[in-house]
Amino acid sequence: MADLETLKKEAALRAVDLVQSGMRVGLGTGSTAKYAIEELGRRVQAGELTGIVGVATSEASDTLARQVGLRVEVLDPRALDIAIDGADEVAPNLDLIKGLGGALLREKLTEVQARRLIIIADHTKVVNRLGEKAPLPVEIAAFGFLSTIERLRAQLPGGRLRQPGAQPFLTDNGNYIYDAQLPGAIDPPTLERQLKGTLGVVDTGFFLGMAERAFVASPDGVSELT
Ligand code: ABF
Repeated sequence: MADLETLKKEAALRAVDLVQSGMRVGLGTGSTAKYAIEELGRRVQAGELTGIVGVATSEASDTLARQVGLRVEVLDPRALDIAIDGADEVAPNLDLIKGLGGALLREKLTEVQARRLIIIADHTKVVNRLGEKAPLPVEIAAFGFLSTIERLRAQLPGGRLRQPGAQPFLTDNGNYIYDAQLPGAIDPPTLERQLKGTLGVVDTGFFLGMAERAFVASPDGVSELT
């Protein structure tokens, strides 16, 4: 049976097939998006795609994109033709949880400007409701973070500050992340509004109504959710 890495790559290649010469492309973050960046670089180096400009959603993806020979520019107000990224959870209506990789703010800032957001994932990311498997990452300002966490715990008690070692995880933007456990019955748009209205919250890992389609790879092949 195909391993997860093979499946991630299969999904990524399907998304890269949508990229045409001259496009400005949002480059996602994470182990699935990595395959898309590598394949884009390969096609550019092989001359199969020309005039591609990448806009990276993290320092790590920026570095990788340059390593594989892509031209990378910073995000400016111009639209992107397409963005390709992974996700932590994909609901049947294509609402997403993202941010376990820690890049949610740059991902959202970039992907909201994309005419098409294409999600690539293996089958383990598909859920019936958001929060079923993954926590909801909430990016918070480092200043006053203990107070912000109290405000968040009052709404979502099950969460904790992301802290893999002695220090809290630091995002590319110098912020921290609170990983919130979602209770069973939530309305994502309502919760999103509530969280965004909480002092100290920078953004959440809810990506609602943003994705156009998802390529989901399973041992039976790649299926397309629209
Ligand atoms: C990015 O990378 C994030 O939004 C998400 O948190 C993560 C998924 O990573 P992977 O593809 O490694 O599971 O897409």
